[in-house]
Amino acid sequence: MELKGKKVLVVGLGKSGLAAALFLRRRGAQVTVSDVRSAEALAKDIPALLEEGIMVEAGGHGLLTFRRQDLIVVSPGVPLETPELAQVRAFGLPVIGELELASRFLKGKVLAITGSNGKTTTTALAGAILEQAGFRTLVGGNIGVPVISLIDESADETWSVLEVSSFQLETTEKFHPDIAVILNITPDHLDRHGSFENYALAKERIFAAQDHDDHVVLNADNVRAAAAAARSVAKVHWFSLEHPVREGAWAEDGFIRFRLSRDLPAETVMPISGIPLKGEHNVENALAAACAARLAGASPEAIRSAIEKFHAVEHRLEFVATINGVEFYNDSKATNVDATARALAAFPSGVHLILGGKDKNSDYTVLSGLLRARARAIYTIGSAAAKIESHLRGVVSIHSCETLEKAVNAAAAAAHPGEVVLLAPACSSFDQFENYEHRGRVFKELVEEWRGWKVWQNA
Ligand code: UMA
Repeated sequence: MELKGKKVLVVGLGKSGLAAALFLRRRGAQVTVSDVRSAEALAKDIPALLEEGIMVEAGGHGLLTFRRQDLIVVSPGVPLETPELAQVRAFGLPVIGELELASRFLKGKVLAITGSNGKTTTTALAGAILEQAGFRTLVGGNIGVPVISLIDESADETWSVLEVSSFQLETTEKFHPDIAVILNITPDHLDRHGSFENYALAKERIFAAQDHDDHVVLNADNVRAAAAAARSVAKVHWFSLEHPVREGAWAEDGFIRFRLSRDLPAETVMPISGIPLKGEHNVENALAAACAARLAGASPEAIRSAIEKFHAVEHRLEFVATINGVEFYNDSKATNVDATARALAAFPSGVHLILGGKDKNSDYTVLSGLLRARARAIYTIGSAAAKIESHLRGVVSIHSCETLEKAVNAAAAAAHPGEVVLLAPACSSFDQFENYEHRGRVFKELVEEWRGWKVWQNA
């Protein structure tokens, strides 16, 4: 892809937009960045961009800015239906995402992982395994490191392990992972994609450019992920918690087992008790990572050793503290209903659950059964609170708290020794926080404040 002299507009100046703009400029493109945030809000990045000769449009997207371009690179968080993008796409102007741009320049092999839940943990696990197996390994994507920033370090022998989201996949064309993984497809981001099927189809784009020599790894236990097999031309491998599979990885009698092809014997990879992460969903993540890593050539020993050494990723069912016998867990990354269900299922009973934030057109009633069985009470926060309360009235006792601070204090005060305070909000964070990481950090600070208060009270 020749960039020299091309007029390129980068839409959105977050992590992806910043990395894309600098990359494009260094390859000789004439770059403009456009963001809806004000110049004051973008102040920390503007000087460096101007210094590089990049033009910046702040405080909104001008239609004319969009028209005078050869290529438009959109950040994942920018919906393709914004009036400006809809119009230039109608004119036939190429619109791609940061992932697509990066993949045209990234060297070496790619293992890409998508799914509604578990992507980050599985990406981190697979990266750790490939590293342990001796491969030069890079890890990036939706996990927080734009793929563009991996390009300079990539070489023919590297494996790039990429977490890819439906937002990123929506704008791919030639993105071509050697191994693609779909962990599960359950409702999420319906506000952006419009329907569950559109969202699922965006996920399936992970294998759209693959050919017969590539691999796709699918969850045999998830109906919509399994249905994707029919549309893939790559070699399909499966993983399952529930039953042996012909080709792939499964859980059996307390062990992870793997079989490369149906005419080869099954091998034992590791005991499930060696996975140091809470919850059945993490066994699924380990199965998927083990399967993909085995396909990439990692040995069973490397898989076992890397998984046994692995620590929970921050904000994913992360243990925070035990205070007066009450355990606190931070699952701020549970930004949809299915993720919250998985977090709840990791605890047998006694959960005080903090729920709420910005709604994504979700149905919270699906949590009713698990809440009845495992939760003592819910504590609602954020703009989705009224909707959550109307969906869950009568299921479990509800405390309207508005803010995370009030919710932590109310839940901590109500919880008895042996019970759990869990932040697994089933919503995005953008109504009250910068992002889910910010929300998780604030939760952990509030838990520490609660500890201080208890120490003072007990003194
Ligand atoms: N913006 C506009 N116009 C718009 C909308 C947004 O200009 O119409 C601007 C915002 O003002 C802001 C910028 O776009 O300045 C933000 O861009 P972005 O939302 O794409 O954020 P980045 O910082 O580039 O982060 C993105 C991913 N964010 C999203 O997909 C929302 C990060 O995933 C990812 O880690 C990062 O790229 C690196 O690849 C986060 C996420 O929430 C973790 N992902 C979703 C999820 O996991 O559920 C998909």
